[in-house]
Amino acid sequence: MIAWFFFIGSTAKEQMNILFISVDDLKPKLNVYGHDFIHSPHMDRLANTGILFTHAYCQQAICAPSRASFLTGLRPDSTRVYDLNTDVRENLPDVVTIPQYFKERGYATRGWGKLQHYPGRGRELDLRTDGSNESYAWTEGWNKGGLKDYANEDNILYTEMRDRWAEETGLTGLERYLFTRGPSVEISDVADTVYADGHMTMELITALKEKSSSGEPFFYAIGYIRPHLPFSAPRKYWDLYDRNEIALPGFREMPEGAPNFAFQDSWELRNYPDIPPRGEPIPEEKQLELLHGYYASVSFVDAQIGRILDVLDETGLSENTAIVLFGDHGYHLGDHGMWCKHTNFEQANHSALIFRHPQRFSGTVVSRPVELLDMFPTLVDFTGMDMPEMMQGKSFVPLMENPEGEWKPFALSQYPRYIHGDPNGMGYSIRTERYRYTEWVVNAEWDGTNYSHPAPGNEIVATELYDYKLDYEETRNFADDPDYADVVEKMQRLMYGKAP
Ligand SMILES: [Ca+2]
Repeated sequence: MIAWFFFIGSTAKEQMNILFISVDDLKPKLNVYGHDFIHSPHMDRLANTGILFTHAYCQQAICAPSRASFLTGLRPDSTRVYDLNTDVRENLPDVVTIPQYFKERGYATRGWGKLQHYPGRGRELDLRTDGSNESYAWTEGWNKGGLKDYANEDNILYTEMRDRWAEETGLTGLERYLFTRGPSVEISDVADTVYADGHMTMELITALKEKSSSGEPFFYAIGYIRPHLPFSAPRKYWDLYDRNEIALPGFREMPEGAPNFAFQDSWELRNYPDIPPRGEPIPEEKQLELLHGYYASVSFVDAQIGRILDVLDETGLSENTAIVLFGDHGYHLGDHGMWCKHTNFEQANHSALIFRHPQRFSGTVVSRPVELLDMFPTLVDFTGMDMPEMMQGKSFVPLMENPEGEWKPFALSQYPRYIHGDPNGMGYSIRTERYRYTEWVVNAEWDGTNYSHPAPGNEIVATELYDYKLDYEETRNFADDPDYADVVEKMQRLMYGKAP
């Protein structure tokens, strides 16, 4: 690491730029991850010239807690952000976020779109709330891109009508957001730039061209809104797929032997008026339409990323710009009969993650379990600057240098649940290269850095074990299977920090 610092410091004409690309709800269902039917040529290109992480996991499978975690490099038990309404600065007023870190070191910083979660539209992690309007993070501002989810006139009229009602009834924040949902999908005949994702890309490209001649180091961040619901995309991206060739997941049941509270009833999807209410099945035809819409949305975002990569090449910025592209968590696409995220299962936590260093590691594939909170220390390591004191993640650089070398044994995710009358129930889930072991506890104790279980008062109410080598679809919980007793014991030792 020291040697690399001097290498950069002595040969690079300028400090390394960083382009930070967040793609909302993007799971690793891309062509480069082996899903041949997905049209993702540009993200594939980025991965093939960069580092592809095949086992990257979020720290909590929902937007705001995941974002609060990776933007600060801290676990949810340290940020204490477990829901969509808590601002991390309520709990940690002086916490440093990734863009803030680079701003404080002389970078020009600018953001577009969904970076920190903003359902309340008033809670803005990186804008001061004391009235001074001085940004914590952005020297050149943050265009949040708005939440314009529809381009078709009837959908716009419908959502505007709902929004007027919401205003009259005094709904705010997340409630208002959910109340004003239109259809879950939209096929439109508009240019990409009519949607926020296309428009923001155009602005980012203009800014990159300007920066290419200034020589000033920059940290630019763009947060794509798709493939989050609603699956709105121009028709040409829908036309990349033949719905007759799209199949539902093979296994759409709960795993045998898993506790009921491990599941959710697709509540997020249920807010869209074309989806049956909670408790009712979603017709298979509708599920196929949703799959089609998710894939079209992925390809829509992929096309935007292609435009950015082209401009980086044309301007020469590729030679001195590191890129990270990731999904803020995984996604249930009908597997286990579930949609969206909000669980400790594999599909909700498994994220897409691609890095590209401008000079090194081209074509590297890393299959070790890594965590999204490792992104912050990795970007710091790339630039050779001082590592912040409070980092709970680890830089990927040693792993990129030697994908088989020493590394942490698991990725940790967690999800809160109301369990047996305890509103503070928590499921902790560790993923090794082969297994996932989950403990559901009440009265959970956590020391903020290492899982300190068993802590006084902690009570385990259920455990789960999945074996992805033999059962990738999680059809069965093996935690109580005598044949897996040794595995459970080993996973517990790992989780409690008692064995490597
Ligand atoms: Ca998300």
